[in-house]
Amino acid sequence: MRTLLLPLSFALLGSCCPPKNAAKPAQSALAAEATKFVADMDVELRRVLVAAAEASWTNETDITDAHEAAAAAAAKIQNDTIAKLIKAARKYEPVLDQLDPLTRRQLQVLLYVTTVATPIAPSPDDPAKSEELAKVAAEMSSIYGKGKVCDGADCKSLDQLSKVLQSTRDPNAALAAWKGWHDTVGRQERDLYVKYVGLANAGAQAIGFTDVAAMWKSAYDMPADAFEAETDRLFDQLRPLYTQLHCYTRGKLNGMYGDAVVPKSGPMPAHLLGNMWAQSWDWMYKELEPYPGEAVVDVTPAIAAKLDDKGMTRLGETFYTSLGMPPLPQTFWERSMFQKPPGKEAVCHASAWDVQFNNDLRLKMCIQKTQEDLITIHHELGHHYYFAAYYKLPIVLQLGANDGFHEAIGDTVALSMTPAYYKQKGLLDAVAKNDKVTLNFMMHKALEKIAFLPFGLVVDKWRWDVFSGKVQPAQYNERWWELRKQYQGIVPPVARTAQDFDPGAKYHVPANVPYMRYFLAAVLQFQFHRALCKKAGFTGPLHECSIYGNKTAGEAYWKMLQLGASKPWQDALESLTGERQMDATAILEYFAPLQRWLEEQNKGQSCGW
Ligand code: X8Z
Ligand code: ZN
Repeated sequence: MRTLLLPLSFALLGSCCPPKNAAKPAQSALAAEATKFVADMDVELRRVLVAAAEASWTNETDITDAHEAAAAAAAKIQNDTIAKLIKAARKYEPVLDQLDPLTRRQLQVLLYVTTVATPIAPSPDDPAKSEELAKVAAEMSSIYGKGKVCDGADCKSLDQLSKVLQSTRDPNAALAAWKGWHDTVGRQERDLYVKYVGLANAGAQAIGFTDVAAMWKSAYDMPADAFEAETDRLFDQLRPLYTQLHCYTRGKLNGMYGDAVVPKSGPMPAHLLGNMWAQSWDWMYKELEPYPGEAVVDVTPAIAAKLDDKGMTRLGETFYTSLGMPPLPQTFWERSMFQKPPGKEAVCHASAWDVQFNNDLRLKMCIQKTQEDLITIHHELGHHYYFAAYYKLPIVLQLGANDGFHEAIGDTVALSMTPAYYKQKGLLDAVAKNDKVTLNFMMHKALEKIAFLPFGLVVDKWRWDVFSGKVQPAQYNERWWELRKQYQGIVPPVARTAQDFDPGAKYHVPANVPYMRYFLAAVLQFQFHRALCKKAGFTGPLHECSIYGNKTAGEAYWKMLQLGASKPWQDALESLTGERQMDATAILEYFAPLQRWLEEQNKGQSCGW
């Protein structure tokens, strides 16, 4: 098995050190060939990426056997092309330093970064395997999109089951919704996923990586091991705050449900946190509100009364244009899917697209009139505005500085949706300012953001173990729960067996979207927010800052977005924040008052599990 010469590649990939001899060596014949290769690649790659995106858009907005087969066929061509180009490009690694910076960066991104861009999985050498890889991937995604839990003729979609978890406080009803989804869709994905792992690894090996985990971890302008260590370092900074939130939440749930359902110590069961994956707990806000009735921070009722799906999306667009960014193209409004088309199957999990890689922006979502979905719309628009800022770059550089940046752009904007902002928009009547209101507001945010941190980490910790072969299929589910218990302090509400495949019940696993990006984004968005607030001249506490309407902040943000993947992410981060490292101190600063309050509330309890 081949492994990569990472030290050489990363010395070139990073931007830490000036070249030893400053004079540029003369271009060899090989370097001239590389330059031509990159120009040709741009044309070929554009063609296959657009075709694959068109076909998956068609399938995901109208799942049929024919659309699924067409999506698989286009994905196969895309994956074959990526694998072919990467294999051919390896030859130019020795002359990277002779190339002009933009050409060099395109090769580096092709070799190391493109494969975390979804839904790209480089093809194995054997054409039969590459066909199967694309088919299995398309099938897993369709199964998830079509997933339903039926009791006789009464069938419920994921959105309907999620509503049960959000609103019921009857543990048996919650258990039925949780178990229904996991037992049905998770299990349906299991055998396909086992197949997928072998095929995707064969593809990663064909382009010189040991496995998919090594390939994914190599996409961060640093060696794979260093990246993994970086994620652990960041989580270690945040663990104490998560542990306090867990402890407080467990205490409240114990009060609601009693020792038999939620014990006073140890981990919490996964079905009582208002979310199918217990990844964010904001639907439990009412039960966990520090000072009940002190101030309204939930704008769901106002949204339901005043806005529809397009109105919610317009509100999001207005935020971005208030920063000086352009309006969304007219085609966005014509081509997007805002609701599941009646009578059709679709993948409702929200996503943002530039189907033709030329500002052909589209949103695919089944919008509900809730605060959660208003924030998701701003999240998706962050992807759209990234696309809009960089679509003129060579195709291979039309990516985020790293994938965590892409996920952080819209979330950063959503951090500026403060109570004062909502009041300005007519979604809150009054904004009071005192310590109790601050704590209520922060608790609401923490249930969304802090609860998420360990989940953001474990999904790919699990996949890294799976793809590297550290864990075998018989232990897939056991390992999933081992990690969820270790990092999240969450356990399954009923016993699970090796026949269950609970990771398959989470969209990103069957859809093969890497997940560490969301953990990185959770850290980066507070770092971005801190930097933007500073640029806007804001000097108060971070949670009160809104950059709404601030063109200076907007301009700095847009500048970073325009870089796409043309520079290592450390350079992009520096351009906005002056910092070259991902850093969790901004989140800790934001939530400091809540952390102190939680420590006070949890006094005398033995926190942790
Ligand atoms: O998948 C998403 C977005 C699309 S990129 C809706 N998110 C993760 C999830 O839902 O699990 C955003 C938060 C984390
Ligand atoms: Zn996203």
